[in-house]
Amino acid sequence: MTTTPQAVRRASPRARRTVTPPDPARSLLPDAEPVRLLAQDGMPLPARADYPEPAAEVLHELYRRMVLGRRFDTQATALTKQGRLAVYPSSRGQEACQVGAVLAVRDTDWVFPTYRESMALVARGIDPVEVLTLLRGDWHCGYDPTEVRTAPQCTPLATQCVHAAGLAHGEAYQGRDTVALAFIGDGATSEGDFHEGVNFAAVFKAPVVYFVQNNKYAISVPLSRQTAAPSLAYKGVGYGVPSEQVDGNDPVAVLAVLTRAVAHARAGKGPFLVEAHTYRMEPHTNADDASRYRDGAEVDAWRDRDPIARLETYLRARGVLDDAAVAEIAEQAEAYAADLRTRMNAQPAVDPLSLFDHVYAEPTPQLIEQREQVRAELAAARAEEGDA
Ligand SMILES: Cc1ncc(C[n+]2csc(CCOP(=O)(O)OP(=O)(O)O)c2C)c(N)n1
Ligand SMILES: [Mg+2]
Repeated sequence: MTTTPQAVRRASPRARRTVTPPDPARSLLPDAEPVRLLAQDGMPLPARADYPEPAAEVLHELYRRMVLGRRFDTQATALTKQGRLAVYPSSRGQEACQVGAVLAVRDTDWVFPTYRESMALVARGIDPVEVLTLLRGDWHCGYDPTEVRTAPQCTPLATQCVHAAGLAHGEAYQGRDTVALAFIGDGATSEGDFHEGVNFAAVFKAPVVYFVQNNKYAISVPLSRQTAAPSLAYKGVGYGVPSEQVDGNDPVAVLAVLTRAVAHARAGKGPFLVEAHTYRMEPHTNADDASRYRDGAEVDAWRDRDPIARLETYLRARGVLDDAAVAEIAEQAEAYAADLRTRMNAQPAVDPLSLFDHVYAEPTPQLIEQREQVRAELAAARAEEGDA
């Protein structure tokens, strides 16, 4: 008996399969394009059933907090020039991300910020002076993290990803529906702690939203030198984590996407990864000269995508904002900045020895020795002053 090629194909299970089975990886992938609900000029784009637009009063509040946030940011940069702050990393241009993300979580949820998120913290309602205490060099963290359910701002890149996974897992383990929102920059997604945090959260279905603000730079290193992935959101599939990309300068889209991601985590479905495409308008910090690694035309192109102007145009067109409301919010922002200036100009008396408090629950022998050394130096300096 001869076997024809057709007979071989008929007998082969591969050849018989006509329907492609559902690919579990596909459901985890982000849309190919970032979600966008407002065009660059502030005009609405077609509504999306999967990302319903937040209520008008929520958008009004989003706008108000973005305006206050930007004013806070400008004031903080000015305080570096006056020597009141040691350093300040501005998030100008990232207002939609900073404010949209914190509006998507509850006060009872936990936020894990980086050094970039001072604006997000004031938008969460934390006292701006307490937020800036770390950058003034007075204290490790100016607010009480447990009271405001916000971890200290992390400078070691990506470590907050692990902390967020642990806290979220612990909360779920104890039967609470707390969600942890972890901010992270584009550059920090190359760190091992990002991998460990997202992987742990995925395996244990910890309710964490990992929110990557892709502002295109890690100090001077551009995104092209950071990753070969089609977009940072695509990293989710490797961990079994669903993800989405969003236009990070579209405040309405950021809030809508984050709201859905938070609902996913709260429903016990595990972590969610969101990548926001945005831009850092200012240098990395006041100590950086960004003109050495990027050109002005690039910055100007992003100036045209200003998130505050975009939301204002939209809300005016919808009748949610008018001249009077815009002026009233601008006035609130000025008063907020004036109060911040006055309080930051007060010279708080800080005990240098307090530097050693709260480093460990039980201080190590080295820490005790160092504390004693500083105490002796201070006592000697005081004695010298007394002699003089
Ligand atoms: C583990 C670690 N390595 C290096 C640094 C130095 N460092 C501070 S900020 C930064 C860039 C991070 O860029 P990105 O994650 O994109 O956040 P962005 O500053 O743009 O918000 C680097 C390399 C650090 N703080 N921690
Ligand atoms: Mg960055």
